[in-house]
Amino acid sequence: MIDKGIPESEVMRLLEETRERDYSYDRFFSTMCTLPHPIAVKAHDMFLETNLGDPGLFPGVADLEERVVAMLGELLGCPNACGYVSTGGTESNIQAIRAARNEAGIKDGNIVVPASAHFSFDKIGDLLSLEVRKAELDESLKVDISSVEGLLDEKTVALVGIAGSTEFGQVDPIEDLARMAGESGIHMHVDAAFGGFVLPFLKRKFKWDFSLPAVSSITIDPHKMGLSTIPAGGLLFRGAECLSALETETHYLTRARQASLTGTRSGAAAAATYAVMMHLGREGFQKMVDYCMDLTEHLVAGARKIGVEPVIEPVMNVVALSVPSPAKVREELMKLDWHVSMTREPNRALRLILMGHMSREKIDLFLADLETVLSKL
Ligand code: 0PR
Repeated sequence: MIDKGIPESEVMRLLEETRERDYSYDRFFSTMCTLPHPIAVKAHDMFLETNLGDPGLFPGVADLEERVVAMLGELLGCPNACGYVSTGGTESNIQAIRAARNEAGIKDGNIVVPASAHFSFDKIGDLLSLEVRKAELDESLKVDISSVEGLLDEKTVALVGIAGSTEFGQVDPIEDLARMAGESGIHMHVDAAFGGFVLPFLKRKFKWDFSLPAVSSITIDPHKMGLSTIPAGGLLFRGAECLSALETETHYLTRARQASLTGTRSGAAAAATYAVMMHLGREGFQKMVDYCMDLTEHLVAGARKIGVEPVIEPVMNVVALSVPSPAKVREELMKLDWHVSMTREPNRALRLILMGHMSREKIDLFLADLETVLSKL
């Protein structure tokens, strides 16, 4: 650290210079985050210094967090759900599995996840000393039920299904998984970090949330399709016993027990999530999802015109495009300031997420560049 501080204007100049090196959202096809809604930014600023780690000092924002949990629970078929606003999908997944493990009381257990699961589940295996068993996918990249069946045993503490997979936006057959979990008395967790704010608004209807009695917990992230600020994750449990399974005593704080993973945690993102959900309502999110699905159709139609096919017919606003040498294509696109990502083997492809910050015009420019890049391979 420097000995003597420098004037604010100079610090700001340094920040501005550095900020200019960041790329801008309107060139991003690679991210599941987006520009937060302006009302979320206002709310975030307003609650910047609040700490939900000691909620008795901030009963106002603690109340907002409860209201967010209630709204999310209602959206996902369980108005009485309990949970909290986490830092994102990783924390929510960790905590859901930790609750399941603690409830099962098995320390050397395993979890069964689809091979398409987000890498947070590998972190979970390491953190919680659980074996992570990966079930195979079928040809549409949903988890294969018979593969799951073969992996479950008496040491399985949780079965995971994905409602909106990171790479393909695919939805696992959650109804079948929930039936299996229910029959074996295993905690069923649904990772809807991305899909949670999409599926309720799609024309095509899936059975995947708390309306299935065996679903015990759900991850749903306001900082993805919920248009909130980072870090806003959502963790919901059907029953309060799961939350109790996470609690530790916090002797000297304003509340005697704490279920969250982090101690000090910002109330800003909870307030931002509350603000955007109240301001948009179902109607606003419906419009957003309709817009993103229109972009998805536009991209796929345009890709087909230049001879590029999607790996699967997109279910939501996540598209994997089959191209030769995807890593090379991605690199060339990056030189043109287009940011796309990639799916992993054995289905390597370009991965694009059509978020609200994208537009038809930008997609057309992107496709023209993609065509040029492909022609030079
Ligand atoms: N579950 C699913 C299904 C996810 O897609 C993700 C993240 C997570 C859990 C973990 O969520 P957090 O990152 O909030 O902990 N999916 C995105 C991904 O890995 C996250 C992301 C967002 C990555 C923006 C890059 C980026 O620019 O692609």
